[in-house]
Amino acid sequence: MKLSYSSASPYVRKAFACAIARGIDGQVEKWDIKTTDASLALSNPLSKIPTLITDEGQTLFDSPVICEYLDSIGSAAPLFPAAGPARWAALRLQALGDGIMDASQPRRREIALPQDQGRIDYIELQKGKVSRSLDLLEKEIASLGQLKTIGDITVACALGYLDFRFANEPWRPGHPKLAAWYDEVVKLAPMAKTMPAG
Ligand SMILES: N[C@@H](CCC(=O)N[C@@H](CS)C(=O)NCC(=O)O)C(=O)O
Repeated sequence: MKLSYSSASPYVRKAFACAIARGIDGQVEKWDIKTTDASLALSNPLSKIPTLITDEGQTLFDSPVICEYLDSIGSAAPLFPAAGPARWAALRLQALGDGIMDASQPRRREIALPQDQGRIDYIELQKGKVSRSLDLLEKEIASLGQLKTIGDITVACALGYLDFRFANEPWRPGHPKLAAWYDEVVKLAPMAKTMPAG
């Protein structure tokens, strides 16, 4: 299978981290393609990464779908728990992690633009989403484990992205338990082997 690669994208990192956690990263070919390449739009009309092409030629997007597909391959313990409260807890954490990325990643495009009031308000709105999500994660720290579920992996990738792109807006102050959790899980293979660059 082929998975679009970018060392800077937190969503791509999440997908590769899942493949590593599942022990199937050797089956995943890195597909070097940019979101602006016309050929990406032929596979994914949204022209976003990650996009995955399976060995059967099926094209899958976005990261929650790709990660669930990766979870259907191989024999390691599942990252998506079976139906029941544990599954909802993992999916909820995934949504929180994805939401932090969704509120942060598009801001990269805003940085270069003139800071009129509308843009300043928009950035404050996005910062509020991240800040409230971090507060919730700090409060619910007991729900985070050692990258055993899609929720753990997504939250770790989201925090890694904040470190990578928004180091000037440090998230650790006020979130000591979350910081301690992250500093441990970032050493595990799915995170350590996918450190962002660029
Ligand atoms: N919800 C998507 C978000 C993916 C996404 O926004 N990826 C960014 C790269 S980090 C992208 O492709 N941006 C290009 C665009 O939005 O046109 C997922 O979870 O995969």
